[in-house]
Amino acid sequence: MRIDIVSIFPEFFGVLDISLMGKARRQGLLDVAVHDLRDFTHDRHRTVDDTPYGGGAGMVMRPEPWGEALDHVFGDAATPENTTMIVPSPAGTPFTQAVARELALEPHLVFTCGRYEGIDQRVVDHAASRVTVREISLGDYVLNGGEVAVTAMIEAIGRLVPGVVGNPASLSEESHEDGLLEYPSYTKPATWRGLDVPPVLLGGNHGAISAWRHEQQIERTRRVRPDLLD
Ligand code: 6GU
Repeated sequence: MRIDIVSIFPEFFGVLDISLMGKARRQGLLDVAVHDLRDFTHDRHRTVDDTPYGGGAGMVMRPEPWGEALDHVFGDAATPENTTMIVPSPAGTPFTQAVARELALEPHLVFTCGRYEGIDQRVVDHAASRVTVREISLGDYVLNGGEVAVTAMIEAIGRLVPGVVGNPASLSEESHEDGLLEYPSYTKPATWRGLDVPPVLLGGNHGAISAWRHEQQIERTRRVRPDLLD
């Protein structure tokens, strides 16, 4: 999978060199390129923002550098079928495991990290005439810019790309894959600070273990996230 990120803070994405994402990149499973939006400006101050038409607080990102940056990352061959642009925004549709699964099937994702009050809307409208555009939110709270949100999305999507997670079974048994939260996990020792591992897990009865884990998933989901059971 090819991933392009456009941001005024390219150094932010150093975290993608670490751990599972770093390994996937070195193995060639994820081809990630980070682009500095300011490289697509032409004035001495490398200006990327300006005051909003109509007034109001904050600054809006100007369309020209974004247009040039997206021309560069889309190339000549981009179509709505082969390229998806993701615009991180608290005004977007919710990012879920189902969305991550859909995006993990795409050959080329482009992430546009806005700062200030956002990007001139024409950038998004123009891009939508060339590629598939999705405005996506991480949740109902506000971040200063798209960088943290994009890092989270790339980790959630990247680990679903075949080969990135070594043991595919660990993907099917985790929270949200079956609409429920995960069951609690235990390892050795069997007793620690007076607390015992649930005896069913020590018995080797795989039917009983599966039933107990499913019960735990339902109990935990009812207690913590009853909205998921509706
Ligand atoms: Cl995707 N971006 C920003 N800036 N804030 C957010 C968000 C995204 N999701 C939740 N808050």
